[in-house]
Amino acid sequence: IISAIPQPRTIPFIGNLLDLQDEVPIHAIERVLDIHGPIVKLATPAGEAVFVGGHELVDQLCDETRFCKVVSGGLAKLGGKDGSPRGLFTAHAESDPDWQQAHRILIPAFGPLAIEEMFEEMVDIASQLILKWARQGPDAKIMVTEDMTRVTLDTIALCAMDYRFNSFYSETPHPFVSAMNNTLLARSNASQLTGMIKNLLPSTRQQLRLDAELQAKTAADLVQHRRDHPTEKKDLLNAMIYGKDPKTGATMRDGLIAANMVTFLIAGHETTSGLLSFALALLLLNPRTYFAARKEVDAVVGTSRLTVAHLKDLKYIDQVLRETLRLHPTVPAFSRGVRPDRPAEIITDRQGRHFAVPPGAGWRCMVSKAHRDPAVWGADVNEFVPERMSDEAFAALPRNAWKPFGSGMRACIGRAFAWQEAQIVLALILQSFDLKLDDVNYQLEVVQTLTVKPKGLFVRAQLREGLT
Ligand code: MNH
Repeated sequence: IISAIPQPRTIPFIGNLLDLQDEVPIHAIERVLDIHGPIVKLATPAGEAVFVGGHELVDQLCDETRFCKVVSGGLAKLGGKDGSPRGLFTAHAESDPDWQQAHRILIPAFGPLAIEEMFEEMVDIASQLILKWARQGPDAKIMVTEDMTRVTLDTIALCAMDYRFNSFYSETPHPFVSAMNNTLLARSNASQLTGMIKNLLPSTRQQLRLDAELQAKTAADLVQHRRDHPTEKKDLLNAMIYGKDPKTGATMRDGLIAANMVTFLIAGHETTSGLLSFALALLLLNPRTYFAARKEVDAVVGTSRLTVAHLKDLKYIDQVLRETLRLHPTVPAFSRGVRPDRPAEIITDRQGRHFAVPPGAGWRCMVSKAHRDPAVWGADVNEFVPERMSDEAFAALPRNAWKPFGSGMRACIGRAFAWQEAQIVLALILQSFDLKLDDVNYQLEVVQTLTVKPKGLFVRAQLREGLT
């Protein structure tokens, strides 16, 4: 027998819209899951959606033989008009020839060797952050998320296409960045009444169109500029311009290259920026872990210059990053549905209830909830405990228990890139400064655009003894 999916009481015309109202949209869904169990259905005027928060259900939906990524809702809109080329993130299906071509050409460009070669450029940008904080001195109140966004945006632009946004040298963000943030915010607010109404206004729609055009044009100009001024640099742009698909021998067309450039700029900076901001917040809120991480950096790197060889010995930093993404996965959800060639599939919860996933549906795996499933993580599930993420413990986790980078064929292609960048930035900050929370009573709250970040996180940074 198939069970009906639990659903909070609906109201005529608006369905469960009121259940979805929260300044932080994912919190609304997490609350409903707290009340109704590991799976819920919510109806809005835009249609019905199913949310899954129990690890056992997420695990089954991650089975690649039965299920795959489904692009729907905000993600589908983010990909632009139908018919225009789509980047890897928003491509509809693995069967899409554009996705396959870009995937095959880009996999080696994001591979371990290629990422190692980006080490010096990553250090270049991270050093700009260190220099800024050092110059500002210990009395400056630092807005962490803003500076982390500067680092990650400048890093992806430099490593991907040899372009310098120089965010540390300007107060206002580059127009591309404002346009991108507007777009993400509009998509994220689409579940909120105020956002829905706002998104319907002609002025908003007009602005969103202009923002999309500006992003597409910036990317197209960058591709054209590279074609006019070729370089030998091994960056992602050259990989896309000159790389041949190993299967077909074909190269990527300019429109597809530009779409992927926009994808990298968006997917490649907000997420890592959030990771770094949460990591600093959690370290500072848990001084024991802060000093453990710093002790490791002192032992491995000391006062010498950070090199790529140091990174593999920064074990505790790895644990900190893993545990940060467990508690605050910066991409808090991903969608899965039955493979196109298959009939409805059944998944079963811990109580033995069976649920049918109909063909065509995209069920949202709430990673932020599954990562706090006490059945997997134990009673201290809400605590920041990097020790539970040692290499041995990490390897022994139940299948699909830690999913901040998505799943299967459509999992994050930039994982190694993000990891190396985060290791570098954290290690350099810990090596260089004594950090303090500006507000000793700071409580970690989150803000959400499409990704999540800590709210109102300010720190002060004093250069460590011997480093002035
Ligand atoms: Mn990333 C896909 C999380 C850093 C480029 N990324 C995904 C998915 C998640 C994700 C989750 C799968 C989404 C889905 O199933 O719908 N990504 C992250 C996180 C970080 C991150 C948490 C940092 C921390 N990602 C990066 C970086 C880049 C990048 C850095 C690029 C430089 N990510 C991508 C691309 C995809 C993706 C491209 C789409 C891959 C595909 O579908 O083929």
